[in-house]
Parts: sequence; structure tokens; C-alpha cells
Amino acid sequence: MPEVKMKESEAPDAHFTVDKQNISLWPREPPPKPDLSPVLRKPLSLRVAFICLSLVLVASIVLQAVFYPRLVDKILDVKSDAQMLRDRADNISSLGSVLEKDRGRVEEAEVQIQILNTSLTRARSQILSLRIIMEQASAQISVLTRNWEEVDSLSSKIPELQRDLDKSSALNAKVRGLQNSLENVNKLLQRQSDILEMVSRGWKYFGGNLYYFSYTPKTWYSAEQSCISRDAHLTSVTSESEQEFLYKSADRLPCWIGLTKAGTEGHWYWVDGTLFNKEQSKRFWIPGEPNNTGNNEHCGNIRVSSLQAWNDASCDSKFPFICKRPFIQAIP
Ligand SMILES: [Ca+2]
Repeated sequence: MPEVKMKESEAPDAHFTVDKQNISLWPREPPPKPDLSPVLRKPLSLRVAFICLSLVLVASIVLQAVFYPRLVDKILDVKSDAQMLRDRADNISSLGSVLEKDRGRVEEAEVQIQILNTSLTRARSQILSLRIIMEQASAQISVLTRNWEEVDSLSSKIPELQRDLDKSSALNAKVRGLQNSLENVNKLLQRQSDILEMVSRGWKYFGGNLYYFSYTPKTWYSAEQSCISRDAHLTSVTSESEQEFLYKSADRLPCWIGLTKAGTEGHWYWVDGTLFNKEQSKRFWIPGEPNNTGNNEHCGNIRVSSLQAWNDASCDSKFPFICKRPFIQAIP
């Protein structure tokens, strides 16, 4: 220690000199710093370190004292926040399931929306169709309205038209009556014309039938063929007046008529299809006939000029013959 004091006392004082134009400050070299020994520096650094540690300790204690309650509060807050976050996480997971359900509902809603869109499209097309129909109906209503106006104007003329119509109806009735009369007259004229035309060709008219008297002798079968070629058959006889007409027209000549039993077992019949009435026909046979001479008399003729005129004869015999066909007026 005395050496240190001595060295501090031996340090030169500062002197300031002015030498002519030079100003100098001396000693020019700075005094050497005291060289503290490690022995002295070490305790000081320890104390400083100790003091620093103490200060840090005190500071930490103070800080703990000051901030501990706040820290505890913060921890509690953090815990409550964590609990809140956990609750929210639970809520989020429950929300996830809810969202999953909602997604299904949303998909169903989307399907229903598509169906609704399809329905709307159809409805829109139907509306368009209805609009077209409405326009057409409107046009038709316009036409009907114009027609109705015309009808309304014509309705005022109905009474006058009704009077004219009554007059014309009466006239029409008279005209129809005259037309019917004229038609009947025309039919009669046509009938007479047809009959006259047939008569001019050698036919005779009686009782609604036409008769053709052929005076060329033929066998019964050839006579029938000749009648068929005239669109007729050998005549049938169904009444006394017809019988009388025939025997008188035959002028006492024996003539074949359409009576035969050929092809049957003794049953007479008319070749033109008329039903043969055996009982009513008995009055037309010559007494004693039919006698079937030689078992070969299978055809009938008018032999005498009398109501009792029929005789059975051999079909191969040749006689004049009488054809008959119903008179059917030609349709004009
Ligand atoms: Ca006979």
C-alpha cells in the first residue's frame, strides 16, 4: 500500500509554457495508469457479482411477488380459455355432424330444385302453348263477333224471310206433287214403252208377265233351252185366268209348258222354280190325264183349248212351246 501512495504522489503536475511561437503542453506523455493488482481487482468483481446476484434475486422475488397473482390469474384465464376452446371444439364436432345432416338435406333440396326446374320448364312450355291457344281463341272470338253482328243484322229480316219461306214451302209442296205425278206418268210411259218394245219382238203381255209363243216344234228340253236363250223359261200356270190366256193364245196348237217330273220319282214341278201346287193343279188336267202312257210321259203340255188342257207326253216329242218371264221394268 505505501508504494501505491508514493507512485500517485510522484505523478508530474501539468505545466503550460509558451516558448515564442510554440505552445506546448507537458508532460507530453500521459501518466501511466495505476496498475491495480489482481489481488485488489478480484474482491471487487466478486462483490459486484454478489451485489448483482443479490439485486437479481431481490428483483426476481419482487417480480414474483408483484406478478404471481397476475400469473395465477393468467393461468386461470388460459385454463378457462382452453376449456372454452375445448367446448368450442366439441361444438364444432357436433356442428360437423349437423353440417353432414344438412349436406344430405341440401342434396335432397338440390334434387327437389332440379325437379322443380323441370316442372317449371314444362309449365313454361305449357304456358306458351296456352298463350298460343289464347291468341287463336281470341282471333276466333273476333271472327265470331263479326259473324254475330252479321247474324244480328240478318235477324231483323227473319220475319220477311219467314213469309217468303212459307210461300216457297207451299210452292215446293205443289212442285213435289207435280214431280211425283210426272214421275209416275214417266214410269207408266216407260213401262208401256218397254212392253210395246217386247210386243214388237213377238212377246205377249199378261198379268205382269211376258210370254213368247214359238211355233217351231221342239222337244221339251230343246224348248226349255230356247226359252233360256230368251232370258226366260217354259211357262208355269198358277191361275185359271192365266190358263185361259195361254190356251186361247195357243190357238188350238199343242204347246209345251214348263211342267215336268223328269229327274224326280213321279213328282211334278215347274221348271221356272214356281212352287207346284198338286191339289190346285188338278183342275187343269184333261180328265184321265196324266196317264203316263208307256211309262214314258214325263213332260206336260197344253193340248186342248179348255181350262182342262194339260196332258202328260213323252219329253222327246216335238211341240211348239210357250216361254214366260216376269216383266221387270228397266230402271231409267
Ligand atoms: Ca198322257
